[in-house]
Amino acid sequence: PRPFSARDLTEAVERMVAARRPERSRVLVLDDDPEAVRVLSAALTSALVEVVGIGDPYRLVEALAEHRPDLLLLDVEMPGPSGFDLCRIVRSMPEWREMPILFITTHTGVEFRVAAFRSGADDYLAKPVLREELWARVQSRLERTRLARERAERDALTGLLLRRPFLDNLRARMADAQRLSRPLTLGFLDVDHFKKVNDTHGHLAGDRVLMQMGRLLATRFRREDLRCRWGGEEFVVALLGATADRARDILARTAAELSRIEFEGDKGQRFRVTFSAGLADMPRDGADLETLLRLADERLYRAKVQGRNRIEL
Ligand code: GH3
Ligand code: MG
Ligand code: MG
Ligand code: MG
Ligand code: MG
Repeated sequence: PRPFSARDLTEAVERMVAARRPERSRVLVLDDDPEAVRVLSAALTSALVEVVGIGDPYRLVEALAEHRPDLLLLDVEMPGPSGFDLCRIVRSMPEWREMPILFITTHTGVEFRVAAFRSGADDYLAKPVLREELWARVQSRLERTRLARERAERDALTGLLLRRPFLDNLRARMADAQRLSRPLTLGFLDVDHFKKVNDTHGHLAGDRVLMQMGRLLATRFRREDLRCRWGGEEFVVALLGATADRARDILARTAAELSRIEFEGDKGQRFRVTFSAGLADMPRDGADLETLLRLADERLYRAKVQGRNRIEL
């Protein structure tokens, strides 16, 4: 058999990085009864869920800041502040207004239920908690939170990442690339004469161009590459494992594909669009994010000056 090479190892690590699962969700449990904390933790802890348990109600605010949970399981009957009081306090903090809060309680009468929802809780579970029910309720809340968060990271028109989440993601991918000595190309794309598209064919036709750009960028390249609507008719992509040379070929194919698409204007006119792009890569241009963005932007400007519908690197 072929000896196991450094290259094999690098590739294995790369596959692991690419397949990296979304972060585990974190559930914070507050119950003054340590046995309850233990049972709840055991029922929820899994590959996808991590549980942090605390017993002191006065530590709740501090624990939120420290552990940044995705969901809170809250006991109602505790010495000191009640679960209701705590729930109201948590809801008064802007940062935690949307986190799911579930009460765990021995009381489930109508007065309790009304008080629970009035204090800002999303749901409650009766003690003793049924394992399957706890699991199901928590999972469905976590899934909804995850989807809402994902949506908040994306631009509504194109479905591409917004600038902030894109940059957060990019920083992590650049660190991976550097660790693995792999290239990474950053590309600044800008639709040519887009103001004229809007003026001539209408704003809605302009929007359709942007949506098409979003579709093209989302479906071309590798799945793990990053695409961002930077703003207006500007997009930034990060091609992992590609030098600028290679990225130019890939983007040239995308440009050719776009140029074949016929758009329809507001009076039925047919028209086509092109884009210009500027590329910067690591390691050639360094490994600093701000530098790569600046160089890609400068090269985009050069592509514009030199007549548009071209890619500069
Ligand atoms: P250049 O080739 O130099 O890039 O020229 P340009 O006309 O594309 O560039 P300019 O920056 O002058 O115009 C960009 C236009 O994009 C102006 C703005 O109204 C339009 N725009 C920005 N966001 C949207 C949007 O969401 N929808 C539509 N339809 N237009 C948008
Ligand atoms: Mg209690
Ligand atoms: Mg522009
Ligand atoms: Mg411009
Ligand atoms: Mg433009």
